[in-house]
Amino acid sequence: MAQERTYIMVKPDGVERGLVGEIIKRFENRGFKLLALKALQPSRDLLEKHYADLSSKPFFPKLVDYMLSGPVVGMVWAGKEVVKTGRVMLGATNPLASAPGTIRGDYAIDVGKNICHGSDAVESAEKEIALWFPEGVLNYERSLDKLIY
Ligand code: 3AN
Repeated sequence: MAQERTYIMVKPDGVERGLVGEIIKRFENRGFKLLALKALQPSRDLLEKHYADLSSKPFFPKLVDYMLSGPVVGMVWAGKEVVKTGRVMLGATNPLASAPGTIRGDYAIDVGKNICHGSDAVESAEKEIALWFPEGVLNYERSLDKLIY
């Protein structure tokens, strides 16, 4: 059975602050399965496609410039309700509204530098996975899944 997938990205501030391992650890500890992982310097074109829905927002140019400021780490995680659960693990968009225990609630204070991205719906997750991993991602079974599901 195909499992739900989500696209999680550590943004430039998260990479620079050394939070990549912490974010991976949280998704691994929760029981989600890693299907793809890469560090890259995204192009303006890629970012404008990724954030196309926000292109009319006043903060859009600043958002794209910030995302261009350094490398990001993109990942694909799979598992039961991983899209919604991933968003809960990230915390609210504005870190000041994020609960302690969430990634943003534990590590961020500014909405413009909120450490990580997580897809907001199953459909957008699949679009983002195709955009960031045009080469494709893994698909494999884990014996561990017997213990989790
Ligand atoms: P999320 O990342 O939680 O899905 P979106 O999709 O509304 O939130 O916003 C995408 C990104 O745009 C956020 N992660 C944040 O970096 C930036 N952003 C959102 N709202 C603002 C804002 N009011 N001012 C500056 N940047 C913002």
